[in-house]
Amino acid sequence: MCAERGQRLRKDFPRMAHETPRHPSAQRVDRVLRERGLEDRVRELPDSTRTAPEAAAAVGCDVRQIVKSLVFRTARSGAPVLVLASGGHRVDEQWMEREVGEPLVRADPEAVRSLTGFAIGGVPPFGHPVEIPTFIDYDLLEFREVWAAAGHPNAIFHLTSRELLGASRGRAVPVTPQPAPREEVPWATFDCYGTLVDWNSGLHSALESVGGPLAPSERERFFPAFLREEQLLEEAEYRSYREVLAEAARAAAASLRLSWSGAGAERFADSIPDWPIFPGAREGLERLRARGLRLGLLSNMDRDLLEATIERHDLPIDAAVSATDVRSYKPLPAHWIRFLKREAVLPATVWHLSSSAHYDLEPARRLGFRTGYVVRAPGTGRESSIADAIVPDLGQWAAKWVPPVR
Ligand code: 5CA
Repeated sequence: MCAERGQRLRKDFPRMAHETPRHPSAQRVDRVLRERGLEDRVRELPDSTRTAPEAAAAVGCDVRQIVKSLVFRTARSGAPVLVLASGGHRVDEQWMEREVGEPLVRADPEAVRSLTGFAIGGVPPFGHPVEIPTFIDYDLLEFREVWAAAGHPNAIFHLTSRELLGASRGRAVPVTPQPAPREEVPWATFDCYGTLVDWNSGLHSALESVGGPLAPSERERFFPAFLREEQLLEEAEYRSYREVLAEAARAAAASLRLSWSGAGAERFADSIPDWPIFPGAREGLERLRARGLRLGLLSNMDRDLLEATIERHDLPIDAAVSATDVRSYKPLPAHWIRFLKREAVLPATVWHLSSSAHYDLEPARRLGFRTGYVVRAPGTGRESSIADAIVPDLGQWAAKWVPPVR
């Protein structure tokens, strides 16, 4: 089944008359979720959700979107390990040695209960009496939304892949054997718009070309309002960036009561490849490439517009992941996971560079990338504390960048 069908999830099950789930173990999970800000996520179903295929059938999603919470022990030291595996996967216990340092063996049902507080068939991915070192299957993290057991074989809850990463504090890994890295080539991946392309200037020119000149105060208020609307739209069900851009521009103009009616917003996206790039950005990329780095773009743009931007500015790019490719938007983890799988590289060998804490630096760091804060528009103040490096100028950073020792 294709991911597109799987993404359309049924959340409109027969709703409960009372606010909390009926079953005591589902109530426990509901409380854990609320403590983490995940409200109203648990669904108790008439059908069994004991196995991943049953759970997928009951909620109408792709079986790969079901989180299997599997308890193991390390083969030699016997330490507990939790693997959050995608519904279709069988965890390769030998392969996991590469990630864990020892092969894994399945824990028995009594151990599962005492370690997690729940019986097999209902084990949730987090919220156990003692936190268990956790690994999350790459393939779960390519979906916008996933479902996991909520304490009981008939109870299940939904959360985004970003929420799963944050709440479980797990490390993202492949749980089945992967092709060996093709070559030991270091990479730098970049956010594009806002980091390489001067997004703010481009958007205002596009706006003024259809809506006429804006007063300075309108200009100042439009961009933050646009960014708020854009974020809300991207957190909802996937739609193309063209549509997000038009809708966010219209909503921002309406909320600020600008004289512009929103007419022509659907044409904004056509001008994106012509939006200016920051001075020195291309030269910086060329210097990084000359120093032996491969360069990737991980962008929330539609694929055709991203390709047109790369071509128009003649950017020296080796790989690109667009929102069209993964059908979701950063800060969800799918862009990074798709890149790691496609290029067969480990996150610790990749620098991710961006001007945004929310869209890039936080998720990239969470996934184990090294992060560089590219200083552009005034930030939120969080960027410098999240990032491993501060990059005021790409060219200078390229000159300082030290190739890894082989
Ligand atoms: N409610 C569903 C989907 S959310 C669920 O909990 N699925 S699960 O995969 O996380 O949990 C069931 C898993 O427990 C199965 O994958 C199965 O391999 C494992 N399991 C079943 N019986 C045993 C057992 N006796 N010992 C160890 N693991 C077991």
